Amino acid sequence: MRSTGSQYDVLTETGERLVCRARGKLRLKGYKETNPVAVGDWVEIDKAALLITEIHERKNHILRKSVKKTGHAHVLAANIDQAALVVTMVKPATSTGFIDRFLVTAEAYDIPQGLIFNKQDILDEESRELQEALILIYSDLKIPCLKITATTGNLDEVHELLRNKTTLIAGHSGVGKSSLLNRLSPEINQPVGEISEFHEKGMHTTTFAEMFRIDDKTFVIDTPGIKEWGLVNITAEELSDNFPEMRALRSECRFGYRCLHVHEPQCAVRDAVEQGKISISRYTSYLSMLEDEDNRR
Ligand SMILES: Nc1nc2c(ncn2[C@@H]2O[C@H](COP(=O)(O)OP(=O)(O)O)[C@@H](O)[C@H]2O)c(=O)[nH]1
Ligand SMILES: [Mg+2]
Ligand SMILES: [Zn+2]
Repeated sequence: MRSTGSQYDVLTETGERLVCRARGKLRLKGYKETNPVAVGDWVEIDKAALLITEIHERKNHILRKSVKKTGHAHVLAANIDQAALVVTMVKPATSTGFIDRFLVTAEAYDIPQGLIFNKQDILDEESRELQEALILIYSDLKIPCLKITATTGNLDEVHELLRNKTTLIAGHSGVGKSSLLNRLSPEINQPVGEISEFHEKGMHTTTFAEMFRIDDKTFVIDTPGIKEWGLVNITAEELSDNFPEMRALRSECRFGYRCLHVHEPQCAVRDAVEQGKISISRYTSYLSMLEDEDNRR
């Protein structure tokens, strides 16, 4: 459920919460990450010794850069069924570039995505129009888009989205992640408001992911203060495969799998953008991510 460096909170099948350490050489085969056990892992424990003795194979996992060692990776969370991004149009404004980066990263990990548009209570007309335009784009991509007011509104749709799944919740600081989690279960009691997060940053506190139980089969993973939540190396050629609407057209490009959909002749993706079948905002995000990839190389 939670890791504090050398100790791990383990929730047992009978609902007990135990603080355990990891057995000396515990490491899942094929992993070289700095932390052996991650939030979301299924583990075997020696209850008397309060030791984690074995980690089960992971269905999937998300990496982030290690805070301690540069160039190393850290498993942020494992065994995730879906990832939901909390988005706000105002206070703070979430950019389409940020949304698309989140979606592309989840797509690269093969994790289904959802968008939760929060702070419906303070939208003015202009930001509501922008929000509806975004919801059109993302609903078209079969991504569930929920509209909520985390502090006071009805959260039935959120419960429905989360039911019987383990969901990683991400979003800019201040969008209302903690406010939302607190209302999903009386067991969750997270600090709300920017001040505590500013404080954390000032103290250089390392923040880890933490998993919370909503019911026996429903879990959420909060990722406080984590900006680069997924670490993936996607090559320029692979990037558009993580934009489902572009992936669907790739075989129609004259240069097929070599087409970057930028300057190439007879490009089905660029044609689709011109015809309004692919949104300009998604294509713009694509170009911007492609440029970053170029700079990285
Ligand atoms: N008006 C309004 N404020 C909200 C809503 N959800 C959260 N907030 C406020 O936004 C601020 C940041 O919320 P918090 O839950 O700490 O965001 P986090 O950083 O994503 O965990 C707090 O002052 C909350 O009271 C909402 O739906 N409407
Ligand atoms: Mg928070
Ligand atoms: Zn193309």
